[in-house]
Amino acid sequence: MRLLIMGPPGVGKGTQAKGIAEHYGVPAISTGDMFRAMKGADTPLAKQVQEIMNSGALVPDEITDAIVKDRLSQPDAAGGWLLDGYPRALGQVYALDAVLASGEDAIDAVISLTADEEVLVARLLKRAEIEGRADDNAETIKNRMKVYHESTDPLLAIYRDRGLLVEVDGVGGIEEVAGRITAALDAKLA
Ligand code: B4P
Repeated sequence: MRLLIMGPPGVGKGTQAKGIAEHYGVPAISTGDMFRAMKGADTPLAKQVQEIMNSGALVPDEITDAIVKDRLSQPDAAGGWLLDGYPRALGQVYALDAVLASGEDAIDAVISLTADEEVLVARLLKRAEIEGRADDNAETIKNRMKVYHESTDPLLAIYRDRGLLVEVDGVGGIEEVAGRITAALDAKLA
């Protein structure tokens, strides 16, 4: 099973990715988590990534594409994966296409989670109180939303045209949304 989960910041990608991945027995691969794992490393790349994330901008494609390509080549990803937060820019769509074209892999479905911006902002501000993530402040959230609308939202049309998109309402309890995703995927993949 090869899946993507897409949607605006705070819609529940990371939250839902773990459960879906477990359900299908594949690793959940989050570019956001991979970048956060660099935090504190005393290298120019780690510092660059940290600064970009704190501003709400996207990490450059050449860095992101390279870490995803490397991660997908690891043995635990051979039988499938769920990509959380990638692709997020047009160049990343084509980079992923190129990685998949070099093997026999293909994407089975693309989950698009949706929610109104006021719900998203409220969730991220709540997470700021609990986890203190550096990019969960009002100013950075505003920029993350702008970047999402400019760079990532247009990608959904590409996957819709390819017949892969599964749209799911992300508003509701975590279990409720998880149930909707599983039902929508079951219907799509039947
Ligand atoms: P991410 O880590 O992907 O951050 P995110 O978009 O906010 O999503 P996340 O998965 O963390 O949150 P979720 O919606 O699950 O990216 C962070 C940064 O990394 C980006 O801004 C960028 O700089 C960089 N980056 C990542 N990928 C990149 C790429 N491909 N290219 C370039 N740069 C990249 O949840 C948010 C909150 O809502 C949580 O607190 C959760 O508990 C809560 N929540 C979830 N579902 C809920 C529900 N149903 N009800 C109530 N609360 C809910």
